[in-house]
Amino acid sequence: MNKPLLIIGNKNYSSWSLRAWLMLKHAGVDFEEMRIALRVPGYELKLSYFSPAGKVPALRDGELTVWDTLSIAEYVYESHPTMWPADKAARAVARSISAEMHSGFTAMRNAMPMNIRGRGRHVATSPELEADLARIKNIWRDLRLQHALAGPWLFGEYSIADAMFAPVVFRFLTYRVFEEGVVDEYMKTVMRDPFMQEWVKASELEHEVLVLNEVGIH
Ligand SMILES: N[C@@H](CCC(=O)N[C@@H](CS)C(=O)NCC(=O)O)C(=O)O
Repeated sequence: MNKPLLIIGNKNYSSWSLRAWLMLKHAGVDFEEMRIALRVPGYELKLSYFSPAGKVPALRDGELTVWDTLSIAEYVYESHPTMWPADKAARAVARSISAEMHSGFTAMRNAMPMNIRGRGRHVATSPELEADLARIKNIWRDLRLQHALAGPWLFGEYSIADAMFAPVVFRFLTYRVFEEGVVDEYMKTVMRDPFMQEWVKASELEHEVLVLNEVGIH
C-alpha cells in the first residue's frame, strides 16, 4: 500500500503547509511529501492537479484527497485521537482556537507573512495588528498557565492546536515580537521541537525568493 502523500509549498513561506506537515509528523504518520514551489511558472497547473482547491496543503491517501488544513487535521485525528486533547472541554477549546487561527488574525497574516529565513525585520504597526498580537499572546498565556502541570504544550500534551500556531512563532521571531514569561517559554518549546528544526533546515536550502512575502525593514 502506498504511503499517504502530503503536497506542500515552499517551506520558507507556506505556513499552511507547515501546519499539516507538523500534524502528520506528531501523529507518527509514515508519509511522503511533494513540494510544489509557489509562484513559479506553471505552479498553478501542478497545484490544480493535486489539490481540488488549487492550494497547499493537500493530502492524498489512496484514492482519497483531503484538502484545507482543518479537514486534514480532522482526518489525522480520526486515526490518531491523541492529536486533540482527551478532555471534552479542552478539546472544544483547542478546536475553537484552531478555528480562530484558521479564519482570523488577518491583520497579522497580511502584515507579517511567514518568512523563516527572515530575521530582525520591522513592519509598520496598526491597531488591528496590535490587537491580533495581543490576542495570540493572551491565548498562549492563558492556556500555558492552565495546563502547566500537564506538559509544555498549549494543552500540556502536543495537539493540533500547537501545529496551528507554530507558524506564528516563526512570525514573531522574524518580526521581533517579544513577550517575557510563559509566552517566551512556549515559543522556546515550539522552536525546540525536532520537527520544527527539520523544517527550518529544509527552508534554508530553498533558493526561491517570493517578493510578496519579503516584507519589513531591518
Ligand atoms: N484555507 C487553506 C489555505 C491554504 C493556502 O492559502 N495555501 C497557500 C500557501 S500557504 C496556497 O496554496 N497558495 C497558492 C497560491 O499562492 O497560489 C488551508 O487551510 O489549507
